[in-house]
Amino acid sequence: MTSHLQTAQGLLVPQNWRGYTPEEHATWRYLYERQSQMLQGRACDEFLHGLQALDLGQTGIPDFARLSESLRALTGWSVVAVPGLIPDEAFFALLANRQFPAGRFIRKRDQLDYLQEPDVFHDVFGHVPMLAHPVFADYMQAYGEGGLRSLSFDCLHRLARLYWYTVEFGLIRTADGLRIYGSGIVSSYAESVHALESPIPRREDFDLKRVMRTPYCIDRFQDMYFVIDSFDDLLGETYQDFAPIYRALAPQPDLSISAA
Ligand code: HBI
Ligand code: FE
Repeated sequence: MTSHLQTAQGLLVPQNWRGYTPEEHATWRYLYERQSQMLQGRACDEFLHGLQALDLGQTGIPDFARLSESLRALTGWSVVAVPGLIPDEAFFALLANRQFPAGRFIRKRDQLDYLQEPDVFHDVFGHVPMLAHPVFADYMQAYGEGGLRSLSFDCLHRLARLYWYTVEFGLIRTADGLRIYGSGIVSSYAESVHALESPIPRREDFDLKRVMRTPYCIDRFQDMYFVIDSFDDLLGETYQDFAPIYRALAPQPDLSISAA
């Protein structure tokens, strides 16, 4: 085991599933109902399929141990609990090891639509369905491995942008039109509508170098989304060594994220 992975395992906490209150489970069910209905025809088929296949909790907040059993059988991933944001090295090491770190707390009733830190609804409803898809599952691992390889470069902001514009806020082109796969979008009612239907944001073809040159904003709807053609393409891009890309990008300025 690498030392980063050892450090990461030391940060894990028990989910303490039995400790959730009936009200917390009710919050999950409310959010689950609202999002899963709204996402029909908006989220990509891969996401909706994962949501079905994992039986993600009409009954309440999923028990990570049971959820991990189902997920492990599909793609070899598991879900582990963390106390909040963890350091980048630990985050990368867990992803490279096919362990997805999830927050265990759930948002309060008065902050259903916006929070600063990822809670269990964002982390599990938002991220875990895509981990049931074999190609996306490999992409997340490849991202973690790319992250570990990048630790010696001063380029974490570039890697964070890749994560942001794909895993968190990615769109995909399908025969039926644009669809959502990004977790930051699928776990937000208002941003799901904004991302697909608003005339305000720009929707550009995914280009790894462009993505790595594009800053992002964490406290409002995105003005820019990147659209992939397929998960195979995205995975292919991430298997390459980023070192030459970092070198090529070093002298280039960041791009603007102002809306159309
Ligand atoms: N920790 N728990 C948690 N969740 C994240 O999404 C996360 C993190 N630590 C670092 C991190 N994300 C990002 O900085 C990476 O995308 C680079
Ligand atoms: Fe997230």
